[in-house]
Amino acid sequence: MAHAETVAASSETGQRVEYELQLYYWMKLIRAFEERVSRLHRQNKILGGVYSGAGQEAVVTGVCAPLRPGDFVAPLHRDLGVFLVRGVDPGRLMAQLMGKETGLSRGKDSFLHGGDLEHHVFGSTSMLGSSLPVAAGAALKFQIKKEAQVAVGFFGEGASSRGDVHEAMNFAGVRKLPVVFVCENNRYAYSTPLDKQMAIENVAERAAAYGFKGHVVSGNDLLAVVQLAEKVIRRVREGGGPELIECKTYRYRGHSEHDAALYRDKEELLEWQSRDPIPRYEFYLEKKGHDVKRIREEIDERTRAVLQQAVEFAEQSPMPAPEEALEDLYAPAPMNSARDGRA
Ligand SMILES: Cc1ncc(C[n+]2csc(CCOP(=O)(O)OP(=O)(O)O)c2C)c(N)n1
Repeated sequence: MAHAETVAASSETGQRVEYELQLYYWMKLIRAFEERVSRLHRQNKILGGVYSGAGQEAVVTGVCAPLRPGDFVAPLHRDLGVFLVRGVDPGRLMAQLMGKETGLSRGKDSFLHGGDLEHHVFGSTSMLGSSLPVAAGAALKFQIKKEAQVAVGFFGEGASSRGDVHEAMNFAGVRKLPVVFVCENNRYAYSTPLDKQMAIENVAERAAAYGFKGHVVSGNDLLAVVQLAEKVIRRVREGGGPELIECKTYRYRGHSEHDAALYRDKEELLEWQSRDPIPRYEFYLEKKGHDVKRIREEIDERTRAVLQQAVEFAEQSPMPAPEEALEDLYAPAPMNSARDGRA
């Protein structure tokens, strides 16, 4: 980007400037993708439930941006953005949402359970919180094999009341595993508000009980999230043991597209929309001397093109053939299992 070079000339390295603009692009792409998916859902083109993460883009962007390609991520049902930041092709992601042959699970599932191991993204199950023990398990593998990778497990404040979440954190604390737990506290678990969910102020306080650090950050402040995530991920990668990041945020839409969210008032939604992560980050970029109006136009143009291509690819892709229904259900048997009598 020529503009980035101009700003870079002042003080920072060009690489950092490019990175900060890339963060902006990801947030904008996720927002545009989410909005398009909500529209496609109303047109009956999406298979299964749609759980919009609109309003929470700064969390997934800020946490996933500092990761390396081999790091492992277990997203929650609202984290479509994780796939985009990890580099999953938007067309394949859209095809997944439409249940097409070209989707991540080749049409065998909706978005919810479609992971992409090529990009080290785990496909979650419906049981809330159950992916955290999986993230801890991936971290245990990294530790045993002395691999310099980290695992990241996302969860909601609702899931934080589940047993698996505590078991995963306790195990990770005891073994000092290279795992980062990220709570997306959006104040509602379906219709259950925060004060009916937990008797303490912050999910992050629980980390102390498992022997590691817990941090609270505004999940609508991309800069704050990314700066904290960079430090935490570095420490965890260097063997410092697990840490917990709690991001205070808000979801704009209902729990899913079929939920009108009548349990919360309009004023509350408005208040949170006034703290939207996108204009907040634009303000930062502007103060750094970027021509934000121009960058916004360029990026809107780019995301429009990416989305158009993704939707076209997904719509033109075939549905899977019925005879493929039983393919890819089980991992191939290990080569030596018959020989050593453990078949
Ligand atoms: C063990 C379990 N209980 C209930 C549900 C139904 N359910 C699905 S999502 C959800 C709310 C989750 O809230 P939270 O963990 O805060 O994440 P959010 O949806 O707010 O992002 C509920 C109750 C479930 N999937 N699994």
